[in-house]
Amino acid sequence: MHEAAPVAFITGATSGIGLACAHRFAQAGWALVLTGRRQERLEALQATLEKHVPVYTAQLDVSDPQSVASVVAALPERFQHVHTLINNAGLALGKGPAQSAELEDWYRMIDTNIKGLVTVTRHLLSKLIAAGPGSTVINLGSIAAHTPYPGGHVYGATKAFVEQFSYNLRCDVGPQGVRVTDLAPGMTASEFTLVRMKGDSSVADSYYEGAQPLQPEDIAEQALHVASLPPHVNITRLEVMPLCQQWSAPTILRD
Ligand code: NDP
Ligand code: 8X3
Repeated sequence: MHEAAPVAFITGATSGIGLACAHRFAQAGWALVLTGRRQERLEALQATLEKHVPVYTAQLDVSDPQSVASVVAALPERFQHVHTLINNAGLALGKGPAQSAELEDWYRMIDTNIKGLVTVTRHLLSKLIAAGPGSTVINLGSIAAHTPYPGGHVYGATKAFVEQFSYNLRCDVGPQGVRVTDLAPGMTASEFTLVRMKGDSSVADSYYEGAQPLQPEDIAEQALHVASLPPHVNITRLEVMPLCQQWSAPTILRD
C-alpha cells in the first residue's frame, strides 16, 4: 500500500450503498474516485467530502465501454493507485413475470450489472495488482443470486453472475495479491425499489412499510471492513440480511 491515503474507486456513488461507501471510506481517511451518471450529485458529494480527503469525481455510465476506458485513462496521478474497487453500480428493472417483461429492461440490467461490472474491473485490474497485497475488488452481489422469486428473472441471474465472476476472478488475481469479495445484501433501503418500479414511489414506500430494512450505511460498514482486513484475509462472500427478512419454503402449485 502507498504511504498516502489509499484510493477507493466507487461506481454508483450518487445514491444508496455507493453513496454510503463514499461517506464511510472518507470518514476512514481514504482518497476517493467517485463515479455515477448524475453529475450534479457528484459535484455536491465532492464539495462535501473534499474538505476531509482527496476526492476525484467523474461522470460515468458503466455500460458504456468507451466511457469507462476514458475515465480510467484520465485518472490524475494522485488517484492512479487504486487499492479498492467497489463495483456497486447496478439496478433492477420491473418486477412482473418474465412473460410480460420488457426486453429492453433485461438488456439494461445485463449491460449495467454484468457488462458494466466486468468492463470497469478489467480496466482497473493492472492498477489493483500494482497497488500490492491487500488490494481488493468488492462486487455488489445480492441474496437474489441464491434466492429465486417471482419477477426476479434477469436481475437474480445477473447477481448469480456477479458471485461466480467474483470467485473465478479471485483464482487469477489472488496469486497477484488482489482479494475479491462478493458482498451480497438483502433488503436495503435506497433508491433501488424506486428505480425498479420506474418512479412509482407508492410501491417503494409500501415495500419498506412496517419493516426494518438494512440501511446503506450497514453495507458500507461491511465494505470498509472487507477492504481493511490484513492482506492475507479474503472474505470471499459476505451475505447480510435485515433480521426482518426471512427465507420462504418452496411453494407447491396444486390443481
Ligand atoms: P440505488 O438505486 O440507490 O443506487 C444505485 C447506484 O447505481 C446509483 O448511484 C446509480 O447512479 C448507479 N447506477 C445505475 N446505473 C448505472 C450506470 N449505468 N452507470 C453508472 N452508475 C449507475 O440502489 P442501491 O444502492 O440499493 O444499489 C447498489 C447496488 O447494490 C446495486 O448493484 C444493487 O443491485 C445492489 N443491491 C441492492 C439491494 C437493495 O435492496 N437495495 C440488495 C442487494 C444488492 P446514477 O443513476 O447517478 O448513475
Ligand atoms: C436486491 C435484493 O431481494 O430485492 O438485490 O432482490 S432483492
